[in-house]
Amino acid sequence: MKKNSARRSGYVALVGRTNVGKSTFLNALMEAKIAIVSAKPQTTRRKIVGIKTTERGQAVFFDSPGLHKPHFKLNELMMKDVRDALHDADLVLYFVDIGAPQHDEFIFSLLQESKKPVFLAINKIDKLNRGRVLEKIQEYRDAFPWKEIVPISARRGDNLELIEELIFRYLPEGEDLYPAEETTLQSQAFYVGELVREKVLDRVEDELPFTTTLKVEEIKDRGDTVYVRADVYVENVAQKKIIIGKQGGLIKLIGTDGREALEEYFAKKVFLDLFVKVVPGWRNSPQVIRDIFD
Ligand SMILES: Nc1nc2c(ncn2[C@@H]2O[C@H](COP(=O)(O)OP(=O)(O)OP(=O)(O)O)[C@@H](O)[C@H]2O)c(=O)[nH]1
Ligand SMILES: [Mg+2]
Repeated sequence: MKKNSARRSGYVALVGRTNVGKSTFLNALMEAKIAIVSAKPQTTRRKIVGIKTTERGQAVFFDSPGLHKPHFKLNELMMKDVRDALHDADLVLYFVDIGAPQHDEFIFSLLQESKKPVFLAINKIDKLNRGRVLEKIQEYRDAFPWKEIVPISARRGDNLELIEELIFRYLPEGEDLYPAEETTLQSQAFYVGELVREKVLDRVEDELPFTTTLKVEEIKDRGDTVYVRADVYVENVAQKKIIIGKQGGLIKLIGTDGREALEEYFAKKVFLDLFVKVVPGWRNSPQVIRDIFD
Protein backbone atom coordinates (compact mmCIF):
# COMPACT_ATOMS: atom_id res chain seq x y z
CA MET A 1 0.00 0.00 0.00
CA LYS A 2 2.66 2.45 1.11
CA LYS A 3 4.84 1.49 -1.88
CA ASN A 4 2.13 2.40 -4.41
CA SER A 5 1.55 5.81 -2.93
CA ALA A 6 5.24 6.77 -2.71
CA ARG A 7 6.22 9.87 -4.67
CA ARG A 8 8.27 9.32 -7.77
CA SER A 9 10.69 11.68 -9.43
CA GLY A 10 13.31 11.68 -12.15
CA TYR A 11 14.58 12.86 -15.50
CA VAL A 12 12.89 12.08 -18.80
CA ALA A 13 14.77 12.72 -22.06
CA LEU A 14 12.71 13.54 -25.17
CA VAL A 15 14.76 12.52 -28.20
CA GLY A 16 14.16 11.93 -31.88
CA ARG A 17 14.77 13.44 -35.28
CA THR A 18 13.93 17.03 -36.09
CA ASN A 19 10.26 17.96 -36.56
CA VAL A 20 8.80 14.83 -34.95
CA GLY A 21 7.06 16.98 -32.30
CA LYS A 22 9.24 16.72 -29.17
CA SER A 23 8.78 20.36 -28.22
CA THR A 24 5.07 20.31 -29.04
CA PHE A 25 4.77 17.32 -26.70
CA LEU A 26 6.65 19.09 -23.92
CA ASN A 27 4.36 22.11 -24.15
CA ALA A 28 1.24 19.96 -24.29
CA LEU A 29 2.24 17.98 -21.22
CA MET A 30 3.33 21.10 -19.34
CA GLU A 31 0.19 22.97 -20.46
CA ALA A 32 2.51 25.94 -21.06
CA LYS A 33 4.76 27.24 -23.78
CA ILE A 34 8.15 26.12 -22.50
CA ALA A 35 9.82 25.44 -25.86
CA ILE A 36 9.33 27.03 -29.26
CA VAL A 37 7.85 24.98 -32.09
CA SER A 38 8.05 25.33 -35.84
CA ALA A 39 7.60 23.44 -39.07
CA LYS A 40 11.22 24.32 -39.97
CA PRO A 41 14.03 21.85 -39.20
CA GLN A 42 16.34 22.11 -36.18
CA THR A 43 14.11 24.44 -34.20
CA THR A 44 15.38 23.40 -30.77
CA ARG A 45 19.06 24.31 -30.45
CA ARG A 46 19.77 23.54 -26.80
CA LYS A 47 18.42 21.27 -24.09
CA ILE A 48 15.25 22.81 -22.66
CA VAL A 49 14.01 21.74 -19.23
CA GLY A 50 10.34 21.44 -18.30
CA ILE A 51 9.48 20.45 -14.72
CA LYS A 52 6.08 18.89 -14.12
CA THR A 53 4.96 18.42 -10.53
CA THR A 54 1.79 16.41 -9.88
CA GLU A 55 0.25 14.43 -7.03
CA ARG A 56 2.27 11.44 -8.30
CA GLY A 57 5.62 13.18 -8.07
CA GLN A 58 7.90 15.20 -10.31
CA ALA A 59 9.00 14.52 -13.88
CA VAL A 60 11.84 16.68 -15.17
CA PHE A 61 11.74 16.67 -18.99
CA PHE A 62 14.74 17.38 -21.17
CA ASP A 63 13.57 18.52 -24.58
CA SER A 64 16.49 18.10 -26.95
CA PRO A 65 17.57 19.11 -30.46
CA GLY A 66 16.63 16.74 -33.28
CA LEU A 67 19.19 13.98 -33.90
CA HIS A 68 21.38 14.55 -36.95
CA LYS A 69 24.98 14.29 -38.09
CA PRO A 70 26.78 17.48 -37.07
CA HIS A 71 28.67 19.52 -39.68
CA PHE A 72 29.19 22.68 -37.66
CA LYS A 73 30.31 23.47 -34.11
CA LEU A 74 26.76 24.54 -33.30
CA ASN A 75 25.47 21.12 -34.34
CA GLU A 76 28.19 19.35 -32.36
CA LEU A 77 27.00 21.25 -29.32
CA MET A 78 23.39 20.37 -30.12
CA MET A 79 24.27 16.67 -30.27
CA LYS A 80 26.27 16.93 -27.06
CA ASP A 81 23.08 18.20 -25.40
CA VAL A 82 21.26 15.10 -26.67
CA ARG A 83 23.97 12.78 -25.33
CA ASP A 84 23.94 14.60 -21.98
CA ALA A 85 20.14 14.34 -21.83
CA LEU A 86 20.38 10.58 -22.51
CA HIS A 87 23.13 10.19 -19.95
CA ASP A 88 21.24 12.00 -17.20
CA ALA A 89 17.85 10.45 -17.94
CA ASP A 90 16.02 7.86 -15.85
CA LEU A 91 13.71 7.26 -18.79
CA VAL A 92 13.95 8.04 -22.51
CA LEU A 93 11.03 8.85 -24.81
CA TYR A 94 12.02 8.24 -28.42
CA PHE A 95 9.74 10.16 -30.78
CA VAL A 96 8.87 9.32 -34.35
CA ASP A 97 6.51 11.05 -36.77
CA ILE A 98 4.02 8.42 -37.92
CA GLY A 99 3.80 10.00 -41.37
CA ALA A 100 7.53 10.38 -42.05
CA PRO A 101 9.86 7.67 -43.36
CA GLN A 102 12.60 7.01 -40.83
CA HIS A 103 15.95 5.27 -40.84
CA ASP A 104 16.60 4.80 -37.18
CA GLU A 105 19.39 2.22 -37.02
CA PHE A 106 22.12 4.59 -35.86
CA ILE A 107 19.72 6.03 -33.31
CA PHE A 108 18.80 2.58 -32.02
CA SER A 109 22.47 1.94 -31.28
CA LEU A 110 22.64 5.26 -29.44
CA LEU A 111 19.60 4.28 -27.39
CA GLN A 112 21.05 0.83 -26.77
CA GLU A 113 24.31 2.34 -25.53
CA SER A 114 22.44 4.57 -23.10
CA LYS A 115 21.16 1.41 -21.33
CA LYS A 116 18.09 3.39 -20.26
CA PRO A 117 14.49 2.23 -20.38
CA VAL A 118 13.04 3.60 -23.63
CA PHE A 119 9.43 4.27 -24.64
CA LEU A 120 8.52 4.66 -28.28
CA ALA A 121 6.21 7.66 -28.73
CA ILE A 122 4.61 7.42 -32.17
CA ASN A 123 3.47 11.00 -32.69
CA LYS A 124 1.06 12.74 -35.09
CA ILE A 125 -1.47 9.90 -35.18
CA ASP A 126 -4.02 12.55 -36.16
CA LYS A 127 -2.51 12.30 -39.66
CA LEU A 128 -3.46 8.64 -40.26
CA ASN A 129 -6.48 6.43 -39.76
CA ARG A 130 -6.65 3.79 -37.05
CA GLY A 131 -5.72 0.93 -39.36
CA ARG A 132 -2.53 2.63 -40.51
CA VAL A 133 -1.67 3.51 -36.91
CA LEU A 134 -1.90 -0.17 -35.96
CA GLU A 135 0.29 -1.10 -38.95
CA LYS A 136 2.93 1.40 -37.85
CA ILE A 137 2.93 0.00 -34.33
CA GLN A 138 3.55 -3.45 -35.82
CA GLU A 139 6.42 -2.11 -37.93
CA TYR A 140 8.17 -0.70 -34.88
CA ARG A 141 7.29 -3.39 -32.36
CA ASP A 142 10.34 -5.62 -32.81
CA ALA A 143 12.82 -2.96 -33.91
CA PHE A 144 13.99 -2.22 -30.37
CA PRO A 145 13.25 -3.56 -26.86
CA TRP A 146 10.80 -0.76 -26.06
CA LYS A 147 9.39 -0.72 -22.55
CA GLU A 148 6.18 0.78 -23.92
CA ILE A 149 4.85 1.85 -27.30
CA VAL A 150 2.43 4.76 -27.11
CA PRO A 151 0.69 6.25 -30.15
CA ILE A 152 0.02 9.92 -29.44
CA SER A 153 -0.94 13.20 -30.97
CA ALA A 154 0.86 16.01 -29.20
CA ARG A 155 -1.13 18.52 -31.22
CA ARG A 156 -4.58 17.03 -30.62
CA GLY A 157 -3.82 15.75 -27.12
CA ASP A 158 -4.41 12.03 -27.80
CA ASN A 159 -3.03 9.63 -25.17
CA LEU A 160 -1.15 12.31 -23.26
CA GLU A 161 -2.72 11.29 -19.94
CA LEU A 162 -1.84 7.68 -20.70
CA ILE A 163 1.80 8.45 -21.45
CA GLU A 164 2.10 10.62 -18.33
CA GLU A 165 0.70 7.76 -16.27
CA LEU A 166 3.25 5.35 -17.81
CA ILE A 167 6.12 7.81 -17.28
CA PHE A 168 5.43 8.03 -13.56
CA ARG A 169 5.27 4.25 -13.36
CA TYR A 170 8.86 4.02 -14.60
CA LEU A 171 10.38 6.87 -12.57
CA PRO A 172 12.21 5.86 -9.39
CA GLU A 173 10.69 6.51 -6.00
CA GLY A 174 11.98 9.72 -4.56
CA GLU A 175 11.27 13.21 -3.39
CA ASP A 176 10.93 16.16 -5.77
CA LEU A 177 14.16 17.40 -7.34
CA TYR A 178 13.04 21.03 -7.71
CA PRO A 179 10.60 23.30 -5.85
CA ALA A 180 7.03 22.59 -7.01
CA GLU A 181 6.57 26.11 -8.41
CA GLU A 182 9.53 25.83 -10.82
CA THR A 183 8.46 24.88 -14.36
CA THR A 184 11.63 25.56 -16.35
CA LEU A 185 15.27 26.51 -15.87
CA GLN A 186 15.86 28.88 -18.79
CA SER A 187 16.84 32.49 -18.17
CA GLN A 188 14.32 35.16 -19.10
CA ALA A 189 16.64 36.59 -21.75
CA PHE A 190 17.05 33.20 -23.42
CA TYR A 191 13.29 32.53 -23.36
CA VAL A 192 12.47 35.98 -24.74
CA GLY A 193 15.01 35.37 -27.53
CA GLU A 194 13.42 32.02 -28.31
CA LEU A 195 9.93 33.57 -28.58
CA VAL A 196 11.24 36.01 -31.18
CA ARG A 197 13.38 33.37 -32.96
CA GLU A 198 10.21 31.30 -33.43
CA LYS A 199 8.76 34.19 -35.40
CA VAL A 200 11.92 34.46 -37.50
CA LEU A 201 11.63 30.74 -38.34
CA ASP A 202 7.99 31.16 -39.36
CA ARG A 203 8.94 33.79 -41.90
CA VAL A 204 12.14 32.46 -43.51
CA GLU A 205 12.85 29.69 -46.01
CA ASP A 206 15.68 27.68 -47.59
CA GLU A 207 18.97 27.81 -45.66
CA LEU A 208 17.90 30.69 -43.41
CA PRO A 209 16.31 28.56 -40.67
CA PHE A 210 19.79 27.05 -40.18
CA THR A 211 21.88 30.18 -40.62
CA THR A 212 19.96 32.60 -38.40
CA THR A 213 19.94 32.93 -34.67
CA LEU A 214 18.96 35.58 -32.22
CA LYS A 215 20.46 37.17 -29.17
CA VAL A 216 18.67 39.41 -26.72
CA GLU A 217 20.93 42.30 -25.75
CA GLU A 218 18.65 44.23 -23.43
CA ILE A 219 15.38 43.86 -21.54
CA LYS A 220 14.26 46.95 -19.67
CA ASP A 221 11.07 47.05 -17.65
CA ARG A 222 9.84 50.62 -17.84
CA GLY A 223 6.75 50.13 -15.67
CA ASP A 224 3.89 50.26 -18.15
CA THR A 225 6.02 48.94 -21.00
CA VAL A 226 8.94 46.61 -21.58
CA TYR A 227 11.78 47.51 -23.95
CA VAL A 228 13.54 44.58 -25.68
CA ARG A 229 16.53 44.90 -27.99
CA ALA A 230 17.73 41.89 -29.93
CA ASP A 231 20.17 41.06 -32.70
CA VAL A 232 19.23 38.67 -35.48
CA TYR A 233 22.44 36.95 -36.61
CA VAL A 234 22.95 35.91 -40.22
CA GLU A 235 26.07 34.64 -41.99
CA ASN A 236 26.37 37.01 -44.94
CA VAL A 237 25.06 40.15 -46.59
CA ALA A 238 22.77 38.27 -48.99
CA GLN A 239 20.99 36.69 -46.01
CA LYS A 240 20.77 40.08 -44.32
CA LYS A 241 19.02 41.45 -47.40
CA ILE A 242 16.53 38.58 -47.36
CA ILE A 243 15.70 39.03 -43.67
CA ILE A 244 15.26 42.76 -44.03
CA GLY A 245 13.13 42.29 -47.12
CA LYS A 246 11.98 44.79 -49.73
CA GLN A 247 11.84 48.22 -48.08
CA GLY A 248 12.24 46.56 -44.69
CA GLY A 249 9.02 44.63 -45.17
CA LEU A 250 10.07 41.27 -43.77
CA ILE A 251 11.90 42.44 -40.66
CA LYS A 252 8.87 44.61 -39.91
CA LEU A 253 6.57 41.58 -40.06
CA ILE A 254 8.95 39.59 -37.84
CA GLY A 255 9.06 42.54 -35.45
CA THR A 256 5.28 42.71 -35.23
CA ASP A 257 4.93 38.94 -34.70
CA GLY A 258 7.68 39.02 -32.07
CA ARG A 259 6.23 42.01 -30.25
CA GLU A 260 2.81 40.36 -30.07
CA ALA A 261 4.33 37.16 -28.63
CA LEU A 262 6.29 39.18 -26.06
CA GLU A 263 3.24 41.23 -25.09
CA GLU A 264 1.41 38.01 -24.34
CA TYR A 265 4.32 36.78 -22.24
CA PHE A 266 4.93 40.01 -20.31
CA ALA A 267 1.21 40.95 -20.24
CA LYS A 268 2.35 44.49 -21.01
CA LYS A 269 2.98 46.69 -23.98
CA VAL A 270 6.36 45.85 -25.52
CA PHE A 271 8.78 47.81 -27.70
CA LEU A 272 10.87 45.38 -29.70
CA ASP A 273 13.97 46.74 -31.42
CA LEU A 274 15.44 44.25 -33.91
CA PHE A 275 18.84 44.63 -35.57
CA VAL A 276 20.22 42.33 -38.24
CA LYS A 277 23.88 41.54 -37.74
CA VAL A 278 26.20 39.79 -40.20
CA VAL A 279 28.50 37.39 -38.34
CA PRO A 280 30.33 35.25 -40.93
CA GLY A 281 30.61 31.63 -39.86
CA TRP A 282 28.90 32.15 -36.48
CA ARG A 283 27.80 28.48 -36.47
CA ASN A 284 31.45 27.46 -36.36
CA SER A 285 32.57 29.99 -33.78
CA PRO A 286 32.74 28.53 -30.24
CA GLN A 287 32.99 32.07 -28.89
CA VAL A 288 29.82 33.34 -30.59
CA ILE A 289 27.96 30.15 -29.73
CA ARG A 290 28.98 30.46 -26.09
CA ASP A 291 28.01 34.10 -26.11
CA ILE A 292 24.56 33.31 -27.48
CA PHE A 293 23.71 30.15 -25.62
CA ASP A 294 25.35 30.32 -22.20
N1 LIG B 1 -0.25 16.88 -37.32
C1 LIG B 1 0.53 17.02 -36.23
N2 LIG B 1 1.55 17.89 -36.25
C2 LIG B 1 2.32 17.98 -35.14
C3 LIG B 1 2.09 17.20 -33.98
N3 LIG B 1 3.05 17.50 -33.07
C4 LIG B 1 3.83 18.44 -33.64
N4 LIG B 1 3.40 18.75 -34.88
C5 LIG B 1 4.00 19.73 -35.81
O1 LIG B 1 5.28 19.27 -36.21
C6 LIG B 1 6.17 20.40 -36.42
C7 LIG B 1 7.42 20.23 -35.60
O2 LIG B 1 7.10 20.30 -34.23
P1 LIG B 1 8.21 20.57 -33.11
O3 LIG B 1 7.55 20.34 -31.78
O4 LIG B 1 8.89 21.86 -33.33
O5 LIG B 1 9.22 19.35 -33.43
P2 LIG B 1 10.61 18.99 -32.70
O6 LIG B 1 10.71 17.50 -32.69
O7 LIG B 1 10.72 19.68 -31.40
O8 LIG B 1 11.67 19.57 -33.76
P3 LIG B 1 13.21 20.06 -33.51
O9 LIG B 1 13.21 21.02 -32.36
O10 LIG B 1 13.57 20.72 -34.80
O11 LIG B 1 14.01 18.83 -33.25
C8 LIG B 1 5.36 21.63 -36.05
O12 LIG B 1 4.84 22.19 -37.22
C9 LIG B 1 4.25 21.08 -35.17
O13 LIG B 1 3.08 21.87 -35.16
C10 LIG B 1 0.97 16.29 -34.00
O14 LIG B 1 0.66 15.58 -33.04
N5 LIG B 1 0.24 16.25 -35.15
MG1 LIG C 1 12.06 21.04 -30.71
